[in-house]
Amino acid sequence: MEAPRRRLVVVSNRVPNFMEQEAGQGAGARQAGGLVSALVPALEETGGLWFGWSGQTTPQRSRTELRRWTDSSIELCMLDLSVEEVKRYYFGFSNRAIWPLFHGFPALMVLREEEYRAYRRVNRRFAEALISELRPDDDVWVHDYHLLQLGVELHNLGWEGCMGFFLHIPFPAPEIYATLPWARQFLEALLSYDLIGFHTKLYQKNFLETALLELGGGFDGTYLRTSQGVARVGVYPIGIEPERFWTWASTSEGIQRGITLRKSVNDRHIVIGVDRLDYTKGIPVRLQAFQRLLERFPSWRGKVCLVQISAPSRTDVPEYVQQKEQVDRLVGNINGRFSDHDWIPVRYLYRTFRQEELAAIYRVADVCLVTPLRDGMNLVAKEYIASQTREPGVLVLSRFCGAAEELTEALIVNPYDIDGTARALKEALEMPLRQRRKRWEALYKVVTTSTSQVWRNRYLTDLHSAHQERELRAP
Ligand code: GDG
Repeated sequence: MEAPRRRLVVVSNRVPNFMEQEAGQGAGARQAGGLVSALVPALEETGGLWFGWSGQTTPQRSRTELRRWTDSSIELCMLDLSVEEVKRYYFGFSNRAIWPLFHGFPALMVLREEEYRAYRRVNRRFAEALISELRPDDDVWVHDYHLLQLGVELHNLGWEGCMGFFLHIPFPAPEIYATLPWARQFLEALLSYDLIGFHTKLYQKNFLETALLELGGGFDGTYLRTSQGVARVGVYPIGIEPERFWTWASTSEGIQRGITLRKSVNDRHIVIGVDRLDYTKGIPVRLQAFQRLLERFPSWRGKVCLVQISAPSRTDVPEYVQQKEQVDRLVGNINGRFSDHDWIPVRYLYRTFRQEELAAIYRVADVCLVTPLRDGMNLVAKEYIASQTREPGVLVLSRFCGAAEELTEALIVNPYDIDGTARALKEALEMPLRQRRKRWEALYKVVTTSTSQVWRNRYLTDLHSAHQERELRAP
């Protein structure tokens, strides 16, 4: 008889919005970002639980009932947070302290002790609510920077089962990380996980250097051993499900959508940008690079359109409000300065699209411009490559995103170098088909080899062995 498979328990700040989609608020197939599409198949395979904040708030902090939703294989279990908790833990400490710091912008970090305390408290509340849902054989997989301290809290409540952590954002260089007043507490907390995963070798290196400086000890290539604890540390670049994007791009509906977009720009060249509206994504430098292209290479005026899709994000955080104002201004300036009676250079769409729609748009874009100042991975780059079902376009990629470690055949740029990016954009627009094909084939190979399935299977295999070895080593 086959051994019963272990249940996977995914924990993240938010759970997927299946309920809303079921209620008809999300159109069509499951509306998904990268994390959801990477993990849902695993949960469907083994049966599993996804635990997180419901997105609902209560006026006061209270022990409300957990919310539940289930289908044949996935169970969602959700916790409400109080208005104050959301303000301090989520919008405050997570998004105004950890997010800028880990992306290498310490000057944008807003440090408030009460927000740090709220962060700890919410991590504890997550642990208290989660522990009663767990079975001893579960694999608990905690995701991202909102829950760095969940492991230690679960541990304090007596959880001894398998427990891993994956960081979706970068880990900064040691001297940047050191600006966090609670630097040591976070490192110690991370050591309670069996496995700590990063997207790239650089983030792993930054973390190890930081931990060894701060806590002492050693790393043997697999395990980090310090006086505060032992954890396995590894690199697991997240991927996508490339065949889904290929299929979406090739359906007659997808093709029609692409034709409509192309017609709407009178068959001009299309450059695409797709990001959450976040200051890490380098949208202003991208617009400036596009403007520089029009300034320095006037033959491209009237012949190319930048379609910039910016999904609204964290609209309650002041830095995001400022970023939006800056982007609005730049788009207005470029369009005011260069537009003609039959040509508008920048088409700016401040809204979200479903991934099916994105695939169709990627397909007809001659260039995809991905210019983050810093980005953990960036899945848009991989999705663009997977959607090139016709003559392939060109990916222009910032060297400061995790994807650049794998997608080396893209045109790699330094996004701070506006002239350099403008030149790369020109090169991309003028690249002969043979060269485009050659680059794309190499990139497609990476995208179809390093998929989301490979990512989660490699991670979960290493998590099991890390946990088993921990059990074996235990006195
Ligand atoms: C974080 C890290 C890391 C769907 N509609 C829209 C949209 N989507 C999907 C995209 C893509 C995902 O959302 C966005 O993923 P990214 O990787 O580009 O960026 P983050 O949201 O910042 O994700 C990042 C990721 O976690 C996974 O580990 O790669 O570095 O920051 O799958 O298809 N995306 C946008 N607009 C839409 O309308 N921008």
